[in-house]
Amino acid sequence: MEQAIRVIDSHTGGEPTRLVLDGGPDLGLGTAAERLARFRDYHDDFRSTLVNEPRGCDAMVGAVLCEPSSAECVAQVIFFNNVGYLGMCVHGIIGVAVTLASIDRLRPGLHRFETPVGVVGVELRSDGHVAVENVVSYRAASGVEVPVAEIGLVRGDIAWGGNWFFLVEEHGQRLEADNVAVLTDYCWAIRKALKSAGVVGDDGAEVDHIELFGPPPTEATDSRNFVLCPGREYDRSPCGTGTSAKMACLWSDGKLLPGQTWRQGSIVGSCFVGSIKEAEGGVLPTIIGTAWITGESKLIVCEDDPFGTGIRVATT
Ligand code: PYC
Repeated sequence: MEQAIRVIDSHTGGEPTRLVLDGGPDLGLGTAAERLARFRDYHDDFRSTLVNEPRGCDAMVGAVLCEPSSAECVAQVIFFNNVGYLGMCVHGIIGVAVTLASIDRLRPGLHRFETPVGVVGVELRSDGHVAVENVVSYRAASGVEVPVAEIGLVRGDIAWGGNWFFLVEEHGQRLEADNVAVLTDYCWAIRKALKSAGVVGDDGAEVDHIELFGPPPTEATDSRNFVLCPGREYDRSPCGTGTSAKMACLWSDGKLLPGQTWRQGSIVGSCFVGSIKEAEGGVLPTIIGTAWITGESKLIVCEDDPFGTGIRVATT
C-alpha cells in the first residue's frame, strides 16, 4: 500500500512553499489554532513526510488548507516547517495565493484567510502581486541584553509579527549570501542563549526567529536582513512576519510613519515592499510580494519505506 499526496510547489523571493491539494490529514472541525493543535498531536508524521528530506528540504514551508470556521474567510491555512508549526507565514501565504490562482481556485480581489494567530487579508492583484495584510504586530521589549557564550553580550528587540522575533542591529556581521554559514552559527548561538535565559514572547512562547538587519547593498531597498528560522535554516525571502516585526520596531522608534514604504531586502537579494497602519496594540502591516510556481507533483510514500515519514533534523 502506498500513500499519495498531491502538491504544488512555489517560491516567494527564493523561499519555497509546498501546498497540499490532496492527501492531507483530517484535522476535524474548529478554529485554525484548534486544528493546528490536532495536527501537532496526531499527525506530525505528515508534516515531516511533506517537508523533510527525501521529499522536501530544510528551507521548505508546508501549507494545508481547511474549511474556514467563519463565513468571511475563504479558507483556513496552517503552515509548518522542518521542525514544527508557524503562527503565520507571509511568504507562504503569497505562495498559496499564487498557487490557488494558477489552478483557478482564487480570483483577483480581496480574500481573507484564517490562520492560527488571526485572520489575514490577501489581495491577489491581476499583475500577479499579492498584498498581505498581516496580523497586528508590535514590539514587546526593546534593548534586551542577552549573554551569548560564543559571542558576548548581544542586544536586541523582541517583536511579534505573527511569529516571535529577536531583532539585532549591532551584530558586526557581514550580511552577504556567501556568509550564510557564519550567520547561521551566530544566530543559532543567540537563539540558544535566549532559551537558556528564559526569554520568551508575551504569550510564553519561545522567541524562535532571529533576525539580523543592516544597511542595504543598493538604493533599491531600505535594509537587508538575515533571518534564521526555528529549524536552523535561513529564510531566502525577506521574511514577511519578520518584516512586520521590524516595521513595528521602526514605528515604535518614530522611524516609520503610517503609509510610508519600507522595502525589505533578503540575504539572497529578493525584496518585499511593506507599509503600516496604526492599530490597537501596535501596527497593521501590509507586505507585497509575488511567487512563482516551481512544480506540481504526486508525492508517494511506500508502506515499507524506512524514510517514509522523512528524516527529522537534529537541530541541537
Ligand atoms: O515570510 O513570514 C514569512 C516566513 C516565516 C518563516 C519563513 N518565512
